Amino acid sequence: MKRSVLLLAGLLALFLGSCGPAPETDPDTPNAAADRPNIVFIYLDDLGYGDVGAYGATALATPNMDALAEGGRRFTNGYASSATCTPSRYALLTGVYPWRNQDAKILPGTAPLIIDTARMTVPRMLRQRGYHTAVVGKWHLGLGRGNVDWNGPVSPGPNEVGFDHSYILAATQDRVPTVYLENGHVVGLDPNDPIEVSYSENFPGEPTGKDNPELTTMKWHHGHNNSIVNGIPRIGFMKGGAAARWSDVDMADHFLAEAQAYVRERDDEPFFLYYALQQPHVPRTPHPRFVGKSGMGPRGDAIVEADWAIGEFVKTLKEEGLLENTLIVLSSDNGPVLNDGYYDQAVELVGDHQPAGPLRGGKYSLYEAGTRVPFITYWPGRIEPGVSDALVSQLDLLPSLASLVGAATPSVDGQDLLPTFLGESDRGREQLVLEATSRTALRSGEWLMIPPYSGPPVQRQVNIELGNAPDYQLYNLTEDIGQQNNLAATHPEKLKELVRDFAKIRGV
Ligand code: NG6
Ligand code: CA
Repeated sequence: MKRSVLLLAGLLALFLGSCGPAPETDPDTPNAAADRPNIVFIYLDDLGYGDVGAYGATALATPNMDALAEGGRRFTNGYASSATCTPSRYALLTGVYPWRNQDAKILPGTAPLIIDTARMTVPRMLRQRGYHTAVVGKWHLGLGRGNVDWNGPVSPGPNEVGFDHSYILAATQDRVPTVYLENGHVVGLDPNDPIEVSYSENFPGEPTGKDNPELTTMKWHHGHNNSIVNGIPRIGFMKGGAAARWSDVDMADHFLAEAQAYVRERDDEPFFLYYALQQPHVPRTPHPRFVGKSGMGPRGDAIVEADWAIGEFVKTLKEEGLLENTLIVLSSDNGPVLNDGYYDQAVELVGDHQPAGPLRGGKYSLYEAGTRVPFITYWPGRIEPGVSDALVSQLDLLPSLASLVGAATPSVDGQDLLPTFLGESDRGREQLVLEATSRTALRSGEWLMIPPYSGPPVQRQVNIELGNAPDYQLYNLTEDIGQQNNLAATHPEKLKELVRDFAKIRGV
């Protein structure tokens, strides 16, 4: 019945030419103009622009990420939407600038879901086009509506914003609760040992990193001195759930196995998998077989481990005969940081390696290294290998993928840059607002303008320049990728133009 109505509507549309509204798409009716490849986002946590061989790293071997870059499109001007995790992930899934949502800030493990369950998201859009959708890995977009009881169904969460299947860690590896959730249920929970979580006070008698350093195997540098799990002091307090607690050193293997199992179980319908790895975010806990592999301590070893997992995952796609029909997008949620709160020798052992490559700043920063990240699209046989300097943002994935699969264009901040992502064009966006811990800046063509901000120029604990200065900053990124020459005083017209455009977009 539905089909015949659609057929009639289609015929009618043919007669009417392009005047009438397009008939609603039916996921079962292939749209002749559309492709429906499998789509995978491989998303790393705190991986820097310079952390990948294909982006210039020489001291660190990342052969599997390099293979994707060399066999696909490697973007040199690809951006995360923010210099921290939650806002970037919000924008990745919704196509909306994170500064439009006041809640899109680094969230505690108890925060409610920050994506409106009615909102269009990448998985929801693809589901409407007949995809099966899944997330495996780090979530960090909040769960529930506040006051989550971790011993019952935890909802709303990924399954309420478009994912058919979810296997996640709630927030970050350094935040409680240190358990996995599968489709809203804590995995392996013993009902006789319920989980309690608090971000305001400890549970009586429970040891903490602050009071019981003798129980820790990893030492905290700043923050990270609450509950101790597996010898690692965390952010937040947690009690119970002993059987459900994850093993940190097995986390990469665990998520990989989940991602592989998901892919192996697929039938004929196309799938979307958001594979969100936890590396190289703190605490860096590579499996023992990767320890010492990079010569850079746990941070480098965690990147080597992540690269291995990506290689194994791609191998699985190949073995399943899926690789030729799968579009892979690889990127990171924000730029690099060495000391992010634990003594793990990241600073001491980094040597000549430059996690940010030639860029200034790092995680938390409005300078380029905060948001410009590795960004690769790969689809063998479809995307011609090459390098693109086009300005692209993770915001652009939702509308571009909508265009790929023949869905209606969502009204969001992202732009449809499908030909660019597929390597058929080098046209990028003209402008992009960058965000870092609630501050914003404007990239326009080759120019970058940072308005005055009163905060400290450097975040001392992590030793990263934040981009704050009492005056406007203006950089020409083609000539000065390292942002060393502030041209605000010598290019007043250009500055005026960017300040005006910035105010228009920001609505201030
Ligand atoms: C910060 C943490 C940092 C990291 C970050 C979130 C402290 C002192 N620092 O507050 O270690 O967890 O939040 O990182 O607690 S992100 O990549 O998920 O945004
Ligand atoms: Ca991150």
